[in-house]
Amino acid sequence: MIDLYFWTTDNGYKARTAMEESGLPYRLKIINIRNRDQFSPEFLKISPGHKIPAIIDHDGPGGHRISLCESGAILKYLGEKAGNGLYPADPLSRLKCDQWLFYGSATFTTLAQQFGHWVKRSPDVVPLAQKHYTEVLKDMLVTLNTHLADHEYFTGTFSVADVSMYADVHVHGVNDIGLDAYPHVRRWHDDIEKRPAVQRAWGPHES
Ligand SMILES: N[C@@H](CCC(=O)N[C@@H](CS)C(=O)NCC(=O)O)C(=O)O
Repeated sequence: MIDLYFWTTDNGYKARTAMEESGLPYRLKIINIRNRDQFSPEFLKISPGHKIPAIIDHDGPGGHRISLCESGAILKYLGEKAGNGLYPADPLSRLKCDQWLFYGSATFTTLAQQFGHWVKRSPDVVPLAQKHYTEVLKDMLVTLNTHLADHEYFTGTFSVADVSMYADVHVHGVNDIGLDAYPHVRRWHDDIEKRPAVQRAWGPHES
């Protein structure tokens, strides 16, 4: 059994999507970051940087109970554990999966979150920051669109790289920028959105 420490943010949905796609049994543990649950001493033992998502796998490698934070590490762990292609088995495919998985967690989401902060949520309106992060987000969407023009998914078949990228395309690409200028991203997004596991992951949860 895996405990998934979750809140309703892009990174939270990435981990929940990977959990659903893995088919592994799990329980949701709600960490309401608006209420600062992430600073509780118990949670800081699991995620020292006070960030969701995190997991505890009660049956980790060698039967050990392990904890893990960082969405990229969690996605890779769950994909490998599932053994269903969510993280590819072939070493060459793994290289490219890692490339896009890291792009998703280190570059795309990190910068998209800055867009979210400055353009959507900041009480201070800073036009330069709004312009900058809008341009950054559009530039990244061009990067994704160019790759997806001749790739169905980021690495051959559906993988954790797609899971990692989907969250902020869904949140900011669809809702804020719009995907009309990025037709290959639109095709890829709509394909992933239909997946039953994705719909479960982005659906309601017990509070
Ligand atoms: N690099 C981390 C980022 C995680 C992250 O930014 N988590 C946010 C929510 S999306 C969070 O927990 N923020 C609460 C805080 O920083 O106190 C990952 O990919 O998991």
